[in-house]
Amino acid sequence: MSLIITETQNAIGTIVMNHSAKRNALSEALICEITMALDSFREQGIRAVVLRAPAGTRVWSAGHDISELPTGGRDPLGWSDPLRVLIRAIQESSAPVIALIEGGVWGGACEVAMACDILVAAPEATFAITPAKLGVPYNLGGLLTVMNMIPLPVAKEMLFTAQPIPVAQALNLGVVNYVKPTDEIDPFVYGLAASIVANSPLSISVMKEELRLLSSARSITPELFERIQGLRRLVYDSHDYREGITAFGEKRKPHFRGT
Ligand code: LCV
Repeated sequence: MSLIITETQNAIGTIVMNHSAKRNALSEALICEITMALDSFREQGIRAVVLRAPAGTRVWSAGHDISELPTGGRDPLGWSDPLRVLIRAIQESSAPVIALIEGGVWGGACEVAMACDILVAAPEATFAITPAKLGVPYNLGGLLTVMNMIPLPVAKEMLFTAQPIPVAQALNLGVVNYVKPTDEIDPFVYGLAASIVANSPLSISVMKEELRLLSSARSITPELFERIQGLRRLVYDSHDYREGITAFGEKRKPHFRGT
């Protein structure tokens, strides 16, 4: 059974993440369907994309599929991790992607939402960045996405507490473009998409790529990169990383010990 629903109309493509039994956890299978839909939209000449969950959902996405995180001394968020593949596919989509957000956005799903070009959320939406809850070492791409969207003190609070922030705060921070009541959000989002479709797709896609390249333009030395990777390795080789994942599977609180 398909984990997403896709629709196309008036050069606007919609992807509905539709695996509510697992709260749209970003499994490899779900991500593969989304990236295939984006490829297919490109071939069809779609000029704006809406990424959403079913109307009225309580959870937009529960983030990385925790059951798929590696347990044995391997970087859980490496280059070919499905979540990274999805982030790149959204960032590299020539058609702007609008995130229509209802419900909770957890962990890696925050990064997916923040990788979208425009975010429109319902009043009940919340955003939590959760690696510390699981004992996961966030990677450089993930931190850069966060740093490009959120002022450092708030980013630190979100990363260190792993607590959700309400949509009003996300709006104040400029992470979310608009907050709209649930009965207005669909027409509003499709109105935005229509105004994108009315403009030059070449101009838009080139500006999108320029902005992507500029916002990721930071140089680090090989030594610094090795140091960061070494620090991250300490985390994914630790007892706490295994404990975070095991505790989630066993539906209990983790007992972290800092080793
Ligand atoms: C697999 C799940 C998940 C899930 N994976 O429903 O950015 S990082 O570093 O944090 C990165 C590694 C990451 O993104 O990690 C994931 C971060 N996500 C979270 O911490 C949220 C985990 N989920 C939850 O806290 C709850 O599921 C929420 C609050 C989202 C919804 O609660 P609710 O009571 O509505 P359940 O917890 O009962 O979940 C329903 C089913 O979905 C599975 C969960 O195991 C359960 O499966 P079973 O019915 O088979 O028991 N599920 C939920 N989230 N991220 N599986």
